[in-house]
Formats: sequence, C-alpha cells, structure tokens
Amino acid sequence: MAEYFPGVKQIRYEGPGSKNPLAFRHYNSDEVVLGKTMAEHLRFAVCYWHTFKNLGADQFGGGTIIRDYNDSSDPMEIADMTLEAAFEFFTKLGVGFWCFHDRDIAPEADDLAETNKRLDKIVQKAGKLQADTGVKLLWGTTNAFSHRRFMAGAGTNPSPGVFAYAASQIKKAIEITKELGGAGYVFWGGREGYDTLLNTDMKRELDHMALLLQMAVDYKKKIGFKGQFYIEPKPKEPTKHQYDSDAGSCYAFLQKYDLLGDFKLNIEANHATLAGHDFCHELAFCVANGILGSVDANRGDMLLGWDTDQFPNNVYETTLAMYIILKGGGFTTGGLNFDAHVRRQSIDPVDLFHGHIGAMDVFARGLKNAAKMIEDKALRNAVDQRYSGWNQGLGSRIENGKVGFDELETYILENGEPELQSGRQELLENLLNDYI
Ligand code: XUL
Ligand code: CO
Repeated sequence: MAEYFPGVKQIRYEGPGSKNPLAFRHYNSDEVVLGKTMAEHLRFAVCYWHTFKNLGADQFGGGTIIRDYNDSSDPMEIADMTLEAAFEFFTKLGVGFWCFHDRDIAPEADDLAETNKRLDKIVQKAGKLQADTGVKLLWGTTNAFSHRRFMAGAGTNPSPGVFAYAASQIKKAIEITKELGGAGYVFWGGREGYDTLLNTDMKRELDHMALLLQMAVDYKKKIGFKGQFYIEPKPKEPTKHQYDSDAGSCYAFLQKYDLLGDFKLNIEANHATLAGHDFCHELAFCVANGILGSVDANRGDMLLGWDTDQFPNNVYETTLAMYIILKGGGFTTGGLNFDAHVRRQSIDPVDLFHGHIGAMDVFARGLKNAAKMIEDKALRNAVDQRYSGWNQGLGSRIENGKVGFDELETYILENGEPELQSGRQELLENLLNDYI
C-alpha cells in the first residue's frame, strides 16, 4: 500500500513540556482518569467527510487542497486510495474510531443497484482495514442532502418517490454500518425543513419524518442491528429552517411520535451556537432528559453566522463540557467525533494532524480538569447548597405533591416574604477558572 502521510510518524504523548508539534502534550491514551483510560472516556473519532473529502471549496471558490489519494480519473480508484489514506491517518493519529456517510466512502453510480455494489466493494475493504488496524466505526450515516433529488428534503420531501429513495438509501446505510460493527447510526436532516412556508405542509412533513424514523427502527430490529440511533440537531443551513433545530425540539418530536426509546442525540457544538445556545446548554439539556448519546466536537466563529466547523480549541468550554458529560455518566456507545475541517489555506497533509492533535489535547485537558472538579465536589456542593431548601420542610412537601395553591397561600400569609439567596455567579466563575 502507498504511504500518503510519509512525513509523519506515529503521534505519541510527550507531555506538557514537549515542543514537538506532532506530539500530544495532554492526551495520553492509557492514562487512567476516574477509573477509566483517557481513550475509553473520550472515544475520539475522525470524520471521513471533512478530513478526506473536503478539499477546501467554499461558496466563492473551488477546492484549494490537492491530495495524492485524489489523483485519478477513476472515482472507484479514488475511493480505494482515500480509504487507505484514511486508515493510515487514523492509525498514525492513534484514534479508536471513525465515522462516515455512505456517499463519502463510495461515489454514487447511475442507479441505486450499481451504487450499492460500489458500496459493498468499499465496505469489504473497510472491514479488512478495521480488522488490521483495530480502528472501529463509531457511527455511520446517510448523505440524503447533497444530490439534487433531495433538494426539498428526504423524509420530508413532498414527493413519495423521493421518500422511497431516501428510505432505500438509509436501509443500505444501516446494513453496512451493521456489517462494519458500528456502535451507532446518525440521522442528520440537513434538508428536512423548509425554505418557505408558502409551499410547505408542515404537519404532513413532520408526520412523514416520523414515519421514516419508525421504519428505520423497525428495520434495525428486523436485521438485528444493535447500535444506537442518534438524531443530530441543527437549526438551519443548508435549509432556512430545519425541524430538528435543537435538543429541545428533537425531544418534543421524539416524545410526540413515541420514538424516545429508540433515539438519543448527537450534539454538535457549532450547531448549538447556530441555534442560539451554547454547546454546554445542549449537553446539559440532554443529560437532564437522559438523551445524551454522542458529540460532534468542533467550534464556530463568534463573528461568522454559519457552520464553520473549526477544530475545538477552548479549554474553558471543553472543561465544562466534559464536566457535564462525566456527571451524565460518560459515553457508552457515543464518543467525540471531530466534525471539523482545516481552513482553506491549510493545504498541506500535515495540517490535518495539527487540527486533530490540538483538538484531542484540548479535550484531554478538559477531561482532566473535569475529573478534578468532580473529585473536589466544589461546584457540586455549591449547587446542592443552593437547592437544599427542597430537601425538607416546605420544599419537600411541594416536591412530594403534598400541597397545592391553598396551602402555599396560607404558608406565605403566615410566614411573609421569603428569604433570598445570592446566585454567586462571579464566585463560581472564578472557581471554574481555578481548574483551567
Ligand atoms: C452537517 C453535519 C453533518 C452530520 C452528519 O452540519 O454536522 O456532517 O454530522 O450528517
Ligand atoms: Co455533525
């Protein structure tokens, strides 16, 4: 097999003092933190689409990045070479997992039967590379948003024919995810929404989306796929309004259609900010409601209003994120997938390593900081203290449903104005900074 990253050797942990840009300063895969290794906690995955298929194109210009594994006029030869390059990259970087869309790994042919044959060929090779390297599949997914047939959506398309096409494509993508031992499968509805209400029957579209997901659940059971299904919320882009706009809207949708038992969420940091939340809000909402599944780890740019998909680099954010994830029990089937790409000017293959090394280190620091916060219990004690009024007396009578409006009014008439307490936000912000 050709070597596509010849200038880079295995990336190793060299500790915080290292000046080697191709080494980890903080991510030490076997180091044990709170009873598990860092690799087990963080479950890092490289995404195929941005890392190997994205060649730097944007709205104003074509690709800027030239790769050896892309140098052929035969699309299947490109697919073969790209897969080899990908597994070389995963191995040299030292991640345990990868993620892909069906159309990332094998190009679409003239009809579905031929397309599926191409997929089978590549999946066979991927299975062999997984076995040779030990790299596993975190999740697979379907690209039902790039082809022109999906311009008005997949499950929410006004045409039943397009709905059927999407269903067929998802069926195959679940099959290959199962074949590759995937721990999960993601539904991201990039075009499941609308561009204008003038041509949209929203109720019908939502009902159809639920039907598609129910069919996927039925099929998953039929073929015995044991992986976890996830929905990945995003409010907009490419569509003006996407139905799965944030964790709250996904939760309501899953409850309404009785799908809550079969789905968790895959939270992406940049999607949270597009929804007007922050990453940690979305994580905390999921933990509070038992639906945190996996994470697409990236960041946006405060001054740009679109999905810039940059690599995470903010220790403050990864510390709080890991604190919330650990308090929620940590990852089981999910992990941290770097849904991020290098910038258009970062044209060298080594830039892919710099992006991922920095991202892994910043989450490793987040994990270690969060573990200390959990051990010290300082934040937890402050929150427990704040809500301690609910543990006895009036609070416990309210929580246990023992009182109603009449009793509460009597209580206030007898006891007068309630005592207030400080939120202590500044103190707690200082406390968090002490761990960073
Ligand atoms: C798009 C996005 C997708 C999903 C998988 O913004 O995040 O790549 O992660 O379809
Ligand atoms: Co994503």
